[in-house]
Amino acid sequence: MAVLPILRFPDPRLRRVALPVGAVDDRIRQLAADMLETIYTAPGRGLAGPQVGVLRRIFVIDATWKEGTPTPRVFLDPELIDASETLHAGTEGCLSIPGLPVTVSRPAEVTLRWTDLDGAPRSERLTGAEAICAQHELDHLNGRLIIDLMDADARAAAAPALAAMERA
Ligand code: GNR
Ligand code: NI
Repeated sequence: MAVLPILRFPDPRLRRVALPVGAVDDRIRQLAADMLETIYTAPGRGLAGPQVGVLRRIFVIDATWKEGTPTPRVFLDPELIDASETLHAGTEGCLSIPGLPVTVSRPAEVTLRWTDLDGAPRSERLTGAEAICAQHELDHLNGRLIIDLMDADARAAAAPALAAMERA
């Protein structure tokens, strides 16, 4: 197991569209284990491949470990099958943009299809914090960050902090 270094905005790798994982092998299983160790250390609730410089469609979440009930989950080649009409607005942080909480509105529930670490197809309706974290991570696989989802006022307020990150 290993704790992986996390890329920070404005690293261009965070803007790439990640490629499919394809066949599941021991390398991807090791990567998943390392990514989970990384979120417990960070500490965070999720992590996507591009955040650790792996431009593949893998993410891990554990939306509840901070509340004392760990539920580690690994998603390979995830696809969004359905999203609820009902939206949930909440504050999100991103390990790649530390210190910049953003209010994000997203579908409250989503159905995902993905491949598990045994290479088996899975599909499930996600709710609550898992649904929100999974969408945040799915965005990372498509090069989208929470700063892209800010409203005009939030964007204006965050502009100096983002400019400082771009200079760093
Ligand atoms: O640690 C994280 N917390 C979080 C809070 C609300 C919604 C999404 C997240 S994911 C984030 C870790 C991260 O940057 N994942 O990409
Ligand atoms: Ni993030």
